[in-house]
This record gives sequence, C-alpha cells and structure tokens, in this order.
Amino acid sequence: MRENNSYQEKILFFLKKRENFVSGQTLASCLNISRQAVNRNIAKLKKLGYKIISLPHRGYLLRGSPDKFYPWEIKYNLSTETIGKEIFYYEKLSSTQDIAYSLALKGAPEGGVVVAQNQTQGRGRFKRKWVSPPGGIYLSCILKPKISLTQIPKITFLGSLAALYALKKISSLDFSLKWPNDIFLEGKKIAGVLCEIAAEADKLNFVILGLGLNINTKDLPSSATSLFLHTGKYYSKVRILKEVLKELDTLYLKAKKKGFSFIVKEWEKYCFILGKKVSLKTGEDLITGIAKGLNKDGYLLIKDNRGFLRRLFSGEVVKVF
Ligand code: BT5
Repeated sequence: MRENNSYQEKILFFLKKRENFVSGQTLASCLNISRQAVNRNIAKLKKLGYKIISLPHRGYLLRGSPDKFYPWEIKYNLSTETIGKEIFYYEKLSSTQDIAYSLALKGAPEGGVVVAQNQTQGRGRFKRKWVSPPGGIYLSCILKPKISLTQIPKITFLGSLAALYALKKISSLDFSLKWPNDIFLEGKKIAGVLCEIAAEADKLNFVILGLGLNINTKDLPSSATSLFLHTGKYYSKVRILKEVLKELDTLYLKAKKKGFSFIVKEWEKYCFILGKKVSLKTGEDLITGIAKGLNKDGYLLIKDNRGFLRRLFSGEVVKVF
C-alpha cells in the first residue's frame, strides 16, 4: 500500500482529541490503514518532536507537541477567513520576506504565510539587520489589498496592531507602539514590522507584510527585549503565532469592509510618543518637535521647534525627551 503523509496528521488529530490512550487497532480501523502503517506514522511523529507514550495493550497517548510552526499545528482550529489558509514552514531560511515575495510572484494566494524558526538574513527597514535566532517568530504574509500606494503605511500599522493585540492577549504586560513600525515593552523593542511591496507604475500588485516578534529569544541587542527576557518565562510560540494570524485576519477583513481609517485611530491610542517632544531622523534631516498626532493616512504630525507643522511619511524616532 502507498504511504500517505496525511495519515500522520490524521493520527495526530485523533490523538489530540483524546485524553486517554487510543489503541493501535482503533487508529487502524478508523483510518482504514494497517497496524504497521500506524506504527510507522507514530514513529514519524515522534521524530518530529511529538511526545507520544506507547504502551502494550493500551495503545498511544499524546503527551506533548513541539513548539514548531508545522503547518498542521498552525492550521489546527485556526478560524480565519483569509490569513494563514496556506502556511509555508521553514526551520531556517534567509528571510521570510524573500520567500514570500517569490511565492507571491508565482501566484501564491492572498493570506499565504511564510514562517520560520530562525532566519540567517532577517532584515528591517533600510536593509538593517533583524536579529533572528531560534526563540522568535518570523513571518511574512502575502496581502493583495485594493488600495493606492499612499495607503501603504496603514498596512504596516495593521501588522503592528495585530502583533500588539496578540501579545496583549497572552500576557497583561504594558505593550505600546512607536511610530512607524515598532512594538515596545517598557522602553525596549519587542517586535518590528516591515512592509514591502510589488508595484508597477502606481498599481499595487501585492504587499509582503513581515513581522518579527521576540518571544523566547535570549541573544538580542541591548535596545531589545523578549517575553522571556522580561518575565523569565517561556511562552508557546505556536499559540502566539496563531493569535497574530487571527488578529491580522480580523483587522484586515474589517479594513477591507470599512476602510483603513479605524486602524489609524486605534494605533493612536497605543502610540506612546504622541504628545511628547521627540527627535526624528528623516532622510538627512533631524527634526525635533512635539509629536501631535497622526493624520488620516498615518503620517506623523510634528510641530517643529520653529512652530511649523510637519507631516512625515517615514522616519526614525531617535530620542523621546
Ligand atoms: C523593523 O525594522 O523593525 C522591521 C523588522 C521586521 C522583521 C521581520 S522578521 C520576518 C520578516 N523577515 C524579515 O527579513 N524581516 C521581517 P527597523 O525599524 O529598521 O528596525 C531594525 C533595528 O531594530 C535594527 O537596526 C536594530 O537596532 C534593532 N533590532 C534588530 N534585531 C532586533 C530584534 N530581534 N528585536 C528588536 N530590535 C532589533
């Protein structure tokens, strides 16, 4: 009989639903496969890191799942409409952005997600390095919104808001947002968002929304933190990734139906630089002034030292006074 890989998943889901031992015979007859095939697939699951207890005359019991982004784990009970319908999983890759970009060029569907345990060439904005050792979540999502190029900052906002909501859901820590793309936890960066696009003239073909979250990460720059470094506890990355995908899905659906303006308003609530004096680098300029708010497109409004109201599309907050 030809071995079908999906038996592995079927056996796993069967075991996930049971709190007691399941006999090999039950598995074999429910899945219409031989006892040998059950044994073979159980061995494969163990090799993938699943803790399965096997006892003679009693059968099998699932005791633990590895915290790995296996597509079947991510999709298990993931009730999203668009995001995460296809998961492309890599243990290690250069950058999830690059793989997602080439998949999108080949016609991968909207909502497809590339996720990795670690990246060798993770990047931030302006080709800066994104430190990506095992312990973090590194994902890129393919989106095909029907919006103009001026709306792109709102997609970055959508990504950071989804990450913030997901982090808030799993811990009651005081996360906040720093314009334009950072998630902060008590003065340190815990996650970042990178939005890259493919466009011709002014027509947007697709967006690759990249998110990096420091969860159980230990080796980070001094300006950064992770949930583990902050609390001393380990967290389930699979659970957090699923929360991020659900939040992305909810926000994206709402934005498609009602427009993106609510995202800017929501963002303002959590943006800790608003009302403060800040210094910002934009291109070659260094601007110091009061961060007054965001306009409807997500541009930062700064009242500079000379009293002029400046509207910034992108930049880097280098100091908060
Ligand atoms: C960002 O850039 O914050 C966007 C980061 C996006 C990373 C994701 S991971 C999945 C996907 N695949 C990729 O290759 N990238 C995306 P930016 O605002 O430019 O911030 C970069 C700066 O953050 C660096 O110059 C460092 O100072 C700092 N940094 C680097 N690694 C960090 C980390 N792991 N946590 C916090 N800060 C970090």
